[in-house]
Parts: sequence; structure tokens; C-alpha cells
Amino acid sequence: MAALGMAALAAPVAEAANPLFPKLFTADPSAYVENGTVYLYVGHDEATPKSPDYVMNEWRLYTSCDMKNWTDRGSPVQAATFKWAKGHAWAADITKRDGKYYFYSTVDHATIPGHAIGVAVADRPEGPFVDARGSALVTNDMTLQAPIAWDDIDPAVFQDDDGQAYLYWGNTVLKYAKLKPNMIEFDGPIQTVGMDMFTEASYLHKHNGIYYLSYSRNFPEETAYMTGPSPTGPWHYRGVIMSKNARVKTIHQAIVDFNGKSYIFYHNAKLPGGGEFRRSVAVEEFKYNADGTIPFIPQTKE
Ligand code: FUB
Repeated sequence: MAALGMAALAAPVAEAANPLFPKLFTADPSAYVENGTVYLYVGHDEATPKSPDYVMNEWRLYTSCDMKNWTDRGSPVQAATFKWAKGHAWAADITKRDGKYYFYSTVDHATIPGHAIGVAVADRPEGPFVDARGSALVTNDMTLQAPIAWDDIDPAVFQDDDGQAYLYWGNTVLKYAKLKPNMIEFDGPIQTVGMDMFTEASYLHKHNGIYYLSYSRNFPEETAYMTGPSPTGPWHYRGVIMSKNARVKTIHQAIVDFNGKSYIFYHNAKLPGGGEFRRSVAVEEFKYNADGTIPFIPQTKE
């Protein structure tokens, strides 16, 4: 019954061209693949054309079985899912463990100044998600002499073949920590990765035995990546995958394999009326080079 109910609510989008979703401003894609379906979670830019900042209260989900036709699955999780939070549903990422789906997301903390990271959990990728901890997994470190309000953002979750899960996040400094098998607590200390020009949007994926750590660097941002022999490096800088956007300073990527092909999702501001806080998610197919490096990927022309 639940599956029928979800199907009845879902609305086909049927848009193959970039930007992918013409009805909403969307940003910060996170892609998850299971059983021939791509689940694409995106932030929802609700700012007005003249807004001086992000207005983001919910994450939206779109699914596709062919990368051409997309179905709008609504909003399976919102900032309000976390009672301890007060909005700013920024970038997020998802993984499956022991039959449950764990959604790691940026929000603002209601009582600790600055951004925080929460974990929501669901029995199905379509949700509904509930707060998995009842408290933040990561909060701004107020013991610092000068706490940084914006550095605990953009969680990216990765599970290695041995079952160990890792969470990566950060702005300016890339942080990571091992997750316990329960997926809602860290197992050991928070570590940092020393790297030049890291801005945000770290994303870990594995392809043909190589670990790829992609991220936004500089500002306006371009997408760059490093490779390594393990989820914790050592990392070797490999270059820029995608150039900065013309009309928005952020770009935020997610990289997946699907049905034997490889894809990079990102955002720009190419929807009519788009701008810094009114972004639009797009996708490009690409092929890895024979040595495992990722080629430079141009964005679809307007
Ligand atoms: O969407 C808000 C912020 O903009 C994200 O957290 C960053 O990655 C950038 O895309």
C-alpha cells in the first residue's frame, strides 16, 4: 500500500535537458543509485530574485531510471525534521546501511550559533525521514577563541567495501571522521585534510578501485579532485573537472556510475530568473580516462 501511495503522489517531470528541473530552483545535488534507479536529493532555493541570502527550508527528491525522465517525489525531509535546528537546509548526502537510509544534512542550530550537521533516517529512500539522534552530530566548536559559524557544512558520506563508513564535511578546512556501525555517532576523533584552496562541497566516491575526493575550490568555485588509495588518502591532486559558473559563485558536485555510464551532477544558475541564491541542478555524462583520471567536463551550453 505504501508503494502505491507514493506512486500516486509522484509527478513525472520528463525533462532530459539541462537544467534538469524547470519548475523549482534547486542546488547542492546528492545522487544515490539503487536497483536501477537514481535518487537525486537537492536543496530547494526559495529566495526571491532580490534576496541577499539563501532561503532553503527543505530537500527535494527526484528519481530516474534512465537519466532522461525524472519523477518529482516531493520533499522527504526538511530542516524542520530536526527539532533542534532552525532552518538553512543546505547541502546533504545519503547512504544505506542495514536496510535503513541515513541522510546527513547541513542545518542551522537553534541554540548553538552557526551551522550544524544532523542525521535523519528512513526505511525507504523516498522517506519519510525522521531525526535519527534527536540532537546534532556536529555543532560549531564554541571552545575555539574565534568560533567559525560556517565551517560545519556540506556533509558527504562514504562506505568502504569493508563496511567502514566515513563522514566528510567542511568549509575552508576539510574535516572527516569514521562513523560507528550505527551511523549516528563518530568512532574516533575528527581529522582534517591539509589541502590548498579547498572551499567546500567535498564528495567521496570510488571507481575501479580508486578513491576520488572531489570538491569546490576557489571562490567563485570550480570543481577539482584528488585521488588516493584509501578513503583517508594520501591524496594526490589531479586537476579541475569543471570551470566556475558565470552567474553563481557555487557549483557543488556529485559523481556516480549508473547503468554502465558515469555522471557528474552540479548546479549553475541557468534557469530563467536564476542567480546566486536561485540555482538549478544539471548533469553531464563523462568517461574516465584509461588511467582513471577524470577529464575536464564542459557544462552543457545554454
Ligand atoms: O546551498 C548552500 C551552500 O552553497 C552549500 O552548502 C554549498 O556547497 C554551496 O553550494
